[in-house]
Amino acid sequence: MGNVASASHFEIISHKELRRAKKRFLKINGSLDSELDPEDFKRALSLGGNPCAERLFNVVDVDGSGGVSFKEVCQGVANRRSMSSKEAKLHVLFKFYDKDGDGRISRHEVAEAMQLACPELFPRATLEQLVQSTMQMFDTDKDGYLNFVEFSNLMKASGMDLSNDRI
Ligand SMILES: [Ca+2]
Ligand SMILES: [Ca+2]
Repeated sequence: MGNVASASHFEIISHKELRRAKKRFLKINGSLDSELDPEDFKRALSLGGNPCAERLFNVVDVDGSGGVSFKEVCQGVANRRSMSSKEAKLHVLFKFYDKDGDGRISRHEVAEAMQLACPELFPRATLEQLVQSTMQMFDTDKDGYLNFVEFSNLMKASGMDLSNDRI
């Protein structure tokens, strides 16, 4: 055990979790000092064919370097654990939707996220309509984007169960 474990951002995760994360990271990457690329990341989480994998990668890749460091993986684990509040979950979801990371969700981003979530449910035409009515209903300040508050209202209205553990 090096002194990696004593860094402050690891404190919220247990030793057991840290050990597991370390083992997994080492197995895939061979070293704790280099970063996982998106392909390795998908393999690590067994997300091979999952279209959400890339989006998830961007959420975990906090500094946007295009690789996920061991530190970022641990932060991811820690964030999940501390995500007991609905507010925190909403923030993660918001980040998931906000692909370009500009802090607001465009029509295009809404469409993409909906398609990722359930591709088989949304043929093109339906999706367009759905996005349009979603924006009409929830873009309350009519700026063409969903801000965090507007997004939260959408999630609440969509019946998203934020108390479960699935995200
Ligand atoms: Ca955006
Ligand atoms: Ca808006």
